[in-house]
Amino acid sequence: MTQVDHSRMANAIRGLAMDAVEKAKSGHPGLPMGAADIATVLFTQFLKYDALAPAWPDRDRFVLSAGHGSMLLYALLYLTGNPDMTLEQIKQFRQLGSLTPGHPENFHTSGVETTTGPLGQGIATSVGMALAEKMLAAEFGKKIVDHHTYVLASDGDLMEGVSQEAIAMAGHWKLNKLIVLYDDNGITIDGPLSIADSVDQVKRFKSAGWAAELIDGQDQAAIAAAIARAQKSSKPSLIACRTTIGFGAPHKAGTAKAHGEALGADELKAAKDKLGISQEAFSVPDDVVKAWREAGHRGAAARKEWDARFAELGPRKRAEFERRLRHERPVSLAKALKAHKKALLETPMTAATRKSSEAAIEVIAAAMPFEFLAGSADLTGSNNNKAKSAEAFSAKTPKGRFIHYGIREHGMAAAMNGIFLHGGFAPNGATFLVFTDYARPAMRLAALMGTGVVYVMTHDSIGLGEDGPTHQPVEHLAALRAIPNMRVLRPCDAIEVAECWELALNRIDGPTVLVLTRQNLPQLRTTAPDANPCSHGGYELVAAQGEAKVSLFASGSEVEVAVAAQKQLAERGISTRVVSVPSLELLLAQPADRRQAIIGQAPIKIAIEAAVRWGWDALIGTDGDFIGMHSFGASAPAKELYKKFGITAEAVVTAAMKRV
Ligand SMILES: Cc1ncc(C[n+]2csc(CCOP(=O)(O)OP(=O)(O)O)c2C)c(N)n1
Repeated sequence: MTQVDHSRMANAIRGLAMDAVEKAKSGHPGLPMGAADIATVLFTQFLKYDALAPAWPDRDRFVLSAGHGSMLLYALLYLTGNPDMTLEQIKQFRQLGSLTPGHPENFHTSGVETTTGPLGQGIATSVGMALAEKMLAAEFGKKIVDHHTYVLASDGDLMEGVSQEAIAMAGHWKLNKLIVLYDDNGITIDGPLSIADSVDQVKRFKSAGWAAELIDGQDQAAIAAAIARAQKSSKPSLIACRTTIGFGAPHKAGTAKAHGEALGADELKAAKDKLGISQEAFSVPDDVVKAWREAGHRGAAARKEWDARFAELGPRKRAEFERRLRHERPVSLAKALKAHKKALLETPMTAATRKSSEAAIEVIAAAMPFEFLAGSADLTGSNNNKAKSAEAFSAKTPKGRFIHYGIREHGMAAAMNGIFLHGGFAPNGATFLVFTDYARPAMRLAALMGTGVVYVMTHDSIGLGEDGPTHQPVEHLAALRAIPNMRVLRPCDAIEVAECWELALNRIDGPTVLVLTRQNLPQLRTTAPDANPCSHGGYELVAAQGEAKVSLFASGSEVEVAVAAQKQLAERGISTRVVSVPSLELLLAQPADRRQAIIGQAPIKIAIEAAVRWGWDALIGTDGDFIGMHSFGASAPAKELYKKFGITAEAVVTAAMKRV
């Protein structure tokens, strides 16, 4: 091993961070400079990784929760020898197309485990990673799955509410291989942390069931000793590392001025002099680079040993492990769902879609019992997403495949991202649709990162009835549809539910919201072709007699309304068709000819959905009729609410007749 003073190795990170931010004229030098010692200790002595194989399954995960300090991570990737992260990329920090965007993006840069930037998300996501590790280890054994999840979190991460949900879960589940290094520098953008916060983080974490201690985060020996203690703990660990933001900058260190802007030429020069590093931009001494590269390849032996152990597994188990990590579904899934649909055609099911979803889940969980990982934010009996066979997961039952997330919708959604990114599981999490508001930041990140998670969102409209307007979503469908790469599926009956589950589970490059009812719905479908009709977002459910004068478009529970209206219109001699639209955005995204064929030529277009109109104009035009919600709902039985808000077949008929 090349012997290089570790402070010189840390200074290499500082120098690169200062130079990159200076060149970009934007970015955050303070965190990388302050946390460089923590990162150096972690990456040279503890983190199990091989820079040449950033996706090796049994690597330790490192999550830079404070994503604004991205230059810390980029410097580490470059120094340790990640093949993609060249010095040129560091020089292109924050520029279009570079591998060094403002905040780390896992879908863009290899070696980045998860996208961070929105504070609190990284630490919450890491809980899902550590959870997945524990579950997968219980299933495949410690010889195959045995790694830590390390997090570097900032004041901002710990102030965000989601961090409380996350640490409570991690403590409760005793995720002892989760180690959070807290960059405890007491500075945020507005100034000293003390202007807005006086929480004792060590006590806070301890009360959530963590091991927690405070150390000098600029003392490499102290950092190493603390990480070694944390590795032995039976609890997750917080190491509060007291650091100085912008360490080394003579005037700006320890102040908010070091947080988020270039140091400026004079301060940069003075900082380099003070730290004893070359004034030449982006230059790192050869011996320091060499020492870092050796650190980057430290894990190569461990990886080879893992390869050998993996090769000893039977071929079936190996194939299963690899399939699971690829997020590929077992062949048995399609067969099982096909049989389920056939059974439904023979014995139609009149039920709430949350109940027909439960029936589909029984079939799915039987086909993929170890990877189908459901959970609910304390609404298990209402969301109906627990398979009968699924045991509850707990610290003592890591093979359990149902997670009681508690009343922590945001923490649940963030953990699901971590579970998916870790690999090995198809997570779905449930609550009421209205409470996607509480999970939205993590759902948005899921869409950005392209995690194939599934949200089971029940009680999807005024149809939930008596709980009233606080619980009745009206704007949520539109809001979720507005998120790029989010897929919203609102099935109308038991067959569509099965089809939508199939689409959701096979979607591994983005999240899916399954939107389900509390109230009963009839089974409208009489066929279940292999080519999943829901896959185009919409399809003609009821054809018109002759040339259609009216097209009725509806999703979920309102397809029943459309079908009833179609009959009444037909009786009046108005030829009408019904298009079921389980996914408006998927339909709108179809190639023009297919989209046009589904939308059809009928001059009168009416959309029906118990929600606000936003989005539907793209389908029916601004002059189309919309039967739906224009306000919040109210507390009453569902049937009365549909009448009160005018979402009825009669209202549809009246609207159509006005136009004929
Ligand atoms: C959810 C969220 N809110 C606000 C921001 C904007 N922001 C970026 S860093 C930061 C706080 C900086 O303080 P700290 O977390 O202590 O980081 P440090 O100053 O130590 O770099 C804020 C408010 C953000 N990135 N995410």
